[in-house]
Amino acid sequence: MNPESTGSLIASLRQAVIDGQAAAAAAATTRALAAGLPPRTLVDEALIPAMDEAGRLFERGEFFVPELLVAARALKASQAIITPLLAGSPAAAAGRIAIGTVKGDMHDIGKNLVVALLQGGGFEVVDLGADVPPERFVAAVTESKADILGLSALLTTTMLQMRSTVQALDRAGVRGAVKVIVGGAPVTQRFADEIGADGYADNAAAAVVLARRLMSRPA
Ligand code: B1M
Repeated sequence: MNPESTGSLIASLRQAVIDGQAAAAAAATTRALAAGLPPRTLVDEALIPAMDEAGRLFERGEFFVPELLVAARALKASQAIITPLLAGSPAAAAGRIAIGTVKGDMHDIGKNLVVALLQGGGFEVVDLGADVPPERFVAAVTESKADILGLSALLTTTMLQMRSTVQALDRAGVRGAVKVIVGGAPVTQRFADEIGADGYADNAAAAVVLARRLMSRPA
């Protein structure tokens, strides 16, 4: 037997995602997990760097939207195998979180990662998907009685929907009943403060830490 090294397993997965090869990405994921690599290592060292590289190639004009789409599809093939391993099954929920990507924004890979780690961290998660208008966030908060509302945005244009969502919560009279957390590549702590969010996290693991902190503080 000639076991693949950790480095080459990670490199195969990263390359399969960049190349948009969904079947190869799934196979590389299975091989890496079978070799004992932790799921979080695959996310941090293969999947996120692969999408960063796809983004760089897009910026340089070497990738276009179709290439980004197939890379995203390949990443999701891997994510489908990894996500159940990240999610735990705790006896008592740490809290309930409704979460989605804001209106006009289709990017859901990062949001899905946040969902997986929140579930792994013991939270009950109501995943509203992508392209979620403010009124749907308001309805979800009311219906699910969520403790926390999570908003994700990847575009400088759509991040403005976060402000609209906070305003919609205000108008509906439910802003005081829920903590709002925001994240996504263009979002900053400063922007979170400006729109009156309760917290900002720059990655999925930090979102879990933030959610735990907010749950330990009464509304
Ligand atoms: Co888009 N795209 N895209 N894209 N895309 C970016 C974001 C971009 C930076 C690429 C670039 O130019 N370099 C650029 C945005 C520029 C800007 O606004 N500043 C861009 C653009 C321009 C576009 C289009 C407009 C392109 C076009 O059509 N001409 C278009 C817009 C479509 C739309 O949404 N209306 C578009 C489309 C797409 C695809 C559909 C092809 C695809 C998305 C597929 C999908 O998600 N299902 C796509 C992709 C894949 C990207 C890049 C390459 C990768 C994004 C990603 O998944 N990253 C991206 C470039 C890049 O980011 N390097 C790019 C990996 C992911 C794990 O990271 O999402 O940042 P991220 O999530 C992190 C943190 O941000 C954080 O935790 C996550 C994990 O650690 N986080 C949170 C995220 N949400 C959080 C919420 C929280 C807390 C933390 O609390 C609630």
